[in-house]
Amino acid sequence: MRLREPGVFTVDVAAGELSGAATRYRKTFGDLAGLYADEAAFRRLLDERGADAVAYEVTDHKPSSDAGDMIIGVTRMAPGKVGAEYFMTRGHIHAKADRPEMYYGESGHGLMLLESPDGEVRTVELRPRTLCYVPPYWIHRSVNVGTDDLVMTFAYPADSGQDYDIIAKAGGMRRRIVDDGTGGWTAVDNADW
Ligand code: S6P
Ligand code: ZN
Repeated sequence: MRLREPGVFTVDVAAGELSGAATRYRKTFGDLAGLYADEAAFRRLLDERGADAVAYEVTDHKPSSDAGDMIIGVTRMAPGKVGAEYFMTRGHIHAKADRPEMYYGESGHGLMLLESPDGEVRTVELRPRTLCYVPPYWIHRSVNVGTDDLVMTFAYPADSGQDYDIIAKAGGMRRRIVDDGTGGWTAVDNADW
């Protein structure tokens, strides 16, 4: 038996971070080349904001990567679109694919876009106090469909790992989340898939 110290952290909703958490990483727009359908709009975004502007950031507490342990953290994602497509995370399946996850909406209006191994697609709207269960084996990506920062708390087994290649190799996920023309969202087939 390996004992670890209890931890206490504050979800700083306004800052979109887990205060006191040990690790932080940022994804800039420059890191997200190839993610969006409209490449010309993506180049314009890089020109306007700069490749180093932060698209989303994650602060988390990773006590270990042991089976049975847990990682907890916060993702904050800026609002915006590339062409008609809402900002999103890279998305992944867990490297140990039978590991689940939970996401809890703190602020903003988001979606969890989910894809099963047999091609089922689901969208779960994330608003404050919404708890989304991401089942084992489902690819998951969060999308900011609102006009403010999307802030979400998450927790997942510490030995999950992330496999990003599954999406890259497939040409993305099966659906893209785009503006429906009225400022809402709709899921459309991804022509690159
Ligand atoms: C990890 C968990 C989150 C995401 C984060 C960023 O399993 O789902 O911590 O890593 O929301 O998304 P992504 O797809 O770039 O890792
Ligand atoms: Zn995950």
